[in-house]
Amino acid sequence: MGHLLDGKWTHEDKLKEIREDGKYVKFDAIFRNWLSADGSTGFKAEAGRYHLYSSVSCPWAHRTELLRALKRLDGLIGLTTTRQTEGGEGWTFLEDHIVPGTDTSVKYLHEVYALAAPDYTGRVTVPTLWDIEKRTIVSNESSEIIKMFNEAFVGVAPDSPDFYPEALRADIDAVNEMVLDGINNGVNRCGRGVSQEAYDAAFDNLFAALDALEERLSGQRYLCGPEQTLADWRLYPNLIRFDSIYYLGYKCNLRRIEDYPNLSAYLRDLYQTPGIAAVSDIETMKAGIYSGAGPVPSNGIVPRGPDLGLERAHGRAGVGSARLQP
Ligand SMILES: N[C@@H](CCC(=O)N[C@@H](CS)C(=O)NCC(=O)O)C(=O)O
Repeated sequence: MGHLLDGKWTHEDKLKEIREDGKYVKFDAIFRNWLSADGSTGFKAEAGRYHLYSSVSCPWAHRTELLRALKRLDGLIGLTTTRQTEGGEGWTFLEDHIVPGTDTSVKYLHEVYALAAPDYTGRVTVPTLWDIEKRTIVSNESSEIIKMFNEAFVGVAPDSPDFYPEALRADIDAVNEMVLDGINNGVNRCGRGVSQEAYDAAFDNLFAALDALEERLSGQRYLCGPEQTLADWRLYPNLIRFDSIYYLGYKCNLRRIEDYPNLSAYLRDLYQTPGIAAVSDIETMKAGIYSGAGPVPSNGIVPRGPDLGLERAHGRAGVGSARLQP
């Protein structure tokens, strides 16, 4: 895939994510500004001021659509969906798109990046959060966008739970770190690395992480206790894709999530959270991965199965409570 070089799109991939030893390593995001409730960071959380570029076919971007729904920001932050096309110039719009706050019509997300930084060199990624007032990009780092969505719109958005409460931060951060290495990055290292050694190591690490989470979820409903936190929503995009995308396309085939009793019920519990099914279209995720423009070698045919049965009862409401099971 190409990228921007001094503000111009290049099809040549000079920013390679595959290292010499065949290991896949992600580049750091470049735009790292922060939204705040009082505007002290230069980006005040206000209704109608920000616009999210995303695609549920990207697990990192998926996180931001989940938090936008959970924090009831749908009416406050606009959303434009993008997709990849074969031979295209990265993320493209389904129809001609006028960048909010400008009268510029664009076809590709890289044109939005060039508006924000005319000499930008780097990858053009989703999610991207655009500031309509300042006509610039606030952030293209999902882990930070979801934190901002969680905390900055208090008092502006309708009431919603706090997914990063002070008292749990150390535990949430520790779980996030393990999940980031073992699973969020782990699936990509399995699917996109190019050496057997790198794949083998990532594979072992991935299933060790899933085994540890299976154990953790035997005693509590969510990863950090009885309530959902950011840790759950950073894991969910990978869990929901696992059996239909990673198991097959990324060669993560020691076990399916369906084979883990706790993880599979937990996945259904998260999926059945109000507002989540509407931003969890597995067919869009599969199409993005298996289309010719996707990240894994494919003849473009999208596999039909498996039937995930995500509406089945999850039975996790009482997990971890002192109540005796009948
Ligand atoms: N660190 C970023 C990573 C986002 C990312 O890698 N997005 C992928 C899609 S899954 C992308 O847009 N890739 C395009 C490219 O690298 O050129 C985040 O978490 O927000």
